[in-house]
Amino acid sequence: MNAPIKVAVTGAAGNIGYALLFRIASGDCFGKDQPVILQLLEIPPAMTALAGVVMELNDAAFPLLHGIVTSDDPNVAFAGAQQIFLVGSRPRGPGMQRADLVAANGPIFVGQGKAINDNAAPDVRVVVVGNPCNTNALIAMNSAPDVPRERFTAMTRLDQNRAVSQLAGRLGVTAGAVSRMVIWGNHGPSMYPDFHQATVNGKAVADLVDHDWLTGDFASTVKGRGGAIIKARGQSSAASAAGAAIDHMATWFNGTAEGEWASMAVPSNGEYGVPKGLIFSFPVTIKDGVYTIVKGLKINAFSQAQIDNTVAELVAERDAVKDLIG
Ligand code: NAX
Repeated sequence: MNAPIKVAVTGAAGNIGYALLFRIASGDCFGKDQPVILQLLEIPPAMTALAGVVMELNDAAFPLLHGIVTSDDPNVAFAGAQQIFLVGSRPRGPGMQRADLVAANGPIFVGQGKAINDNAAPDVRVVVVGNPCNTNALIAMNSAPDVPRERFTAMTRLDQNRAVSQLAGRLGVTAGAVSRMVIWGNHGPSMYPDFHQATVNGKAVADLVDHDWLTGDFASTVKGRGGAIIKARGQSSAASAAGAAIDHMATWFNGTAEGEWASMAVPSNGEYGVPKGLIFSFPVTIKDGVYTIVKGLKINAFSQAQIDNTVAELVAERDAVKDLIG
C-alpha cells in the first residue's frame, strides 16, 4: 500500500461533491492501492450539511479512506494538498449574465489561489470545475505565483464525454470504441467539439457519419447538454460531472493510454495561435504526471473559425477580470 495522499475538494456539500467524494474514497480516481485523506472546504452556511456528508463517508467504511478534514478556511483545507478539485463556486442567479457570473466568482478564486500558493504540497495539481471554470482557473493560477502555472487546469472532460457518447450512440458502438474526441477552448457556449480527429475502432468519424449531423445536431447537442439535463431532471448534472472530474484527475495521475488523447483546459503557450496564458482546452497526452499539448494537427478553415470564436469568448472573460489577474 502507498502512503496516503491529501485530496482537497471545495463545494464538498454540493451536488457534484456528493457524487464525487464517494468515488474518490473508493479508489476510482487514484487507484485501489492508493489511500486518501479528504480535506473538504465549504462556506459556513453549508458546514452542517457537510457534517452529514462526512457521516455518510464514514458509514461507507472505505478501506482507502485514512482521514477526513472539514473546514471553512481554505488555508486549512489546502494544507499539504496534492490533488485539488475546485468545485464550489457561486451559482448563476436569476437575471445574471455570464459576465456577472465571472465577476461574482473572481474574488473566490483569488482567495483560493493564494491559499493554494501558501499551503499546498509542492507537487499540487488542480482542476477547476466551478463555473466559469476556465476563467476561474486563470484567476487562481495568477494568484499563486509560486506554483508552476501548468498545475492549474479546468475541466472540459464532461464535454468530451458527452461528445463521445453522442458519436457512440450514432454509430451503435460503446463509448470505448471512440478515440481522440477533442474539445477546444472554453467550457461555455463557444466550445468546439472537434470531430475531425476522432476515430471509431480506428476509422475516421468524418468518413463514417453524415457531415451535416456532425456540424449540426451533434455540436448543438453537446453544447446544450447541460441545459437539457436541467430541463429533464430539474437539477444540473452531478454524477456525470463528478465522473468527468474523476476522469480528468485519474488521467493526469495515471497517464493517457497509448495513442489516446484527453481534452483538458490548460494554460496556453501560444499553441495553435491561442493567446499565451489563456486557460484553453486542448488535446493532451500525459506521462508521469506531465501533460503535453498535441501539436501539429491540421486545422481546416471550419475548425479555425470555431477556435477563433472560443478564443474571443475567453479573451472577453479575461478582460472582465483583468483587475484580478494583475
Ligand atoms: P451546488 O450549488 O450544488 O454546490 C456548490 C457548493 O459550493 C455549495 O455547497 C456551496 O456552499 C459551495 N461553495 C460556494 N462558494 C464556495 C466557496 N467560496 N468555497 C467553498 N465552497 C463554496 O453546485 P454543483 O451542482 O455541485 O456545481 C458546482 C459547480 O460546477 C458549479 O459552478 C457548476 O456550474 C459547475 N459545473 C461545471 C461543469 C463543467 O463541466 N466544468 C459541469 C457541471 C457543473 O455545472
